[in-house]
Amino acid sequence: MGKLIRFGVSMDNDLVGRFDRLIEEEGYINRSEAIRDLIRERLVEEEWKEEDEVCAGVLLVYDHHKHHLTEKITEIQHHFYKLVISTQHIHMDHDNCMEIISVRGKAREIHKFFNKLRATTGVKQCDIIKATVGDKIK
Ligand code: NI
Repeated sequence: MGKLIRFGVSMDNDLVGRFDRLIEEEGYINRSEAIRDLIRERLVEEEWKEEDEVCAGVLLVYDHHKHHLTEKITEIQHHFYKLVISTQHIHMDHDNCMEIISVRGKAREIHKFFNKLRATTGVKQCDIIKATVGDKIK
């Protein structure tokens, strides 16, 4: 970690009160850690707007009985094989499968991959958690 810097922030009393109540509910023990997390979240958002290398978890829920759906999902992952780090497949019940796909690469490519999966007919849910590779965020 780099040198720690203290800084003062002027803010409306009601706004600080609302923020303090919120972070207490979320389990923060102090304001500093909550503010650090807000800043980190904002910086991750910026990484996703730029041409940086980023990573993500893509979650899919689908019925594997649907016509050729499993094959289509596998085909998309093979098409984007340079992004895909790992795939975890969970048989949720007799019909439903969940896949958690870890990816790493350019944000633009990950968006293309995600959109392709989401637009596949028969996919019940497709979600993404955008993450940082961590090298720029302390
Ligand atoms: Ni399955």
